[in-house]
Amino acid sequence: MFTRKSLLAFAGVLLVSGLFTGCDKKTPEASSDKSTTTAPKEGGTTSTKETATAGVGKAAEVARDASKKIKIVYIPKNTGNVYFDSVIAGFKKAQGELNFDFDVVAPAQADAAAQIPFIKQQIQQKVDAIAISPNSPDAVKPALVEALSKGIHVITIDADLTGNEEGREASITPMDFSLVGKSQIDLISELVGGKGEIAILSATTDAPNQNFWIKGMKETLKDPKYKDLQLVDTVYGNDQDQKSATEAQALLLKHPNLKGIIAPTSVGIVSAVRVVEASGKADKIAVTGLGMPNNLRKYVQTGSMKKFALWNPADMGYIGSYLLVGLVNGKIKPSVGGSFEAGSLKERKFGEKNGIIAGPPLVFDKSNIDQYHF
Ligand code: RAM
Repeated sequence: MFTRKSLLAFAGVLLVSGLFTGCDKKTPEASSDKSTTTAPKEGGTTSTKETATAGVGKAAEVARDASKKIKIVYIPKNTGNVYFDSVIAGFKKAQGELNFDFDVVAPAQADAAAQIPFIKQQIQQKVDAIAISPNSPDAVKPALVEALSKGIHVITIDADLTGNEEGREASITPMDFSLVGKSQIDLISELVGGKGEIAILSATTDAPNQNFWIKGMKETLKDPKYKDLQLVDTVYGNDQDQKSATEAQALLLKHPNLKGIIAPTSVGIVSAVRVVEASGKADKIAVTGLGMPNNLRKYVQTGSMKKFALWNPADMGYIGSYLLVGLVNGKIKPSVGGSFEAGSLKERKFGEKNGIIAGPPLVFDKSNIDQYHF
């Protein structure tokens, strides 16, 4: 059986060669949702023989050191997005192991400033720690700085406060963001045979993660290798299904020669493939991007979606829990090159700007999608 480290190394090798990987059958087991690790028994011992559980016991001791129950609040970009429900499931899995209080609050829509009142409310309630998936790196920073100044620990999950990193102590992102743009272009290039018009259907105009990835896609397209691919449009569905579908329909009308759509958002990708399939153009227009296997399984089965990518969002919530409990207890001090134990997901390192990578990156297609259930 592969270890998680060897899987990550394997993923890394394929990434460097230009693609996400996801074909390894063992990979889903490495994710927190599918982990066989059980919660530590009373007294802090772990109940399985696997070495992977050693970290659970260690971090659980960290939690028990606290004189009061730690209160962690997670603020996703918005409510009603199954992607963030998966992150929440990761928090809850860790909650069963670490015994902290946990709450989720979020705006209905992923608008740049919509999370600010929720942050302020948590400051007033004097929670111990906030994990946030920021809608905008600029808009939420002042409120997060205020939280930090009041002794509340703050991390970002899924997207970072790009350029405003002083608003958080550490960040957990799913993969090395500098590789996402190229991986997405490689996917679409493969699907359209290396040439033709392509468009991007993104989330919100402020989204720090999508914007970083789109920048990477544009950089990648400058490589002469992709000279026959033309990016003709970038549109925004705001991580809302209806708006994303409307934008996808508009793309089809505006660009009759369109060959491919990249939707690097778990919401937009579903809307886009639905629109393309319903228009009867699934054999002419390839849709790919980042999406949840459960949402896209049926389109992979009909053949309207050949390939797409993601990671297991739950891993970020799980790792975030271990990090926040350690920060609150003072047992984890973020520093570049330092590390901590994240339960069954084992040792995690602080990289540049105290960024932590959850990983592993995955690619889904007909051959492997049935192994993934998130
Ligand atoms: C959407 C959100 C999220 C992003 C995924 C891929 O759910 O925009 O931030 O990471 O898509």
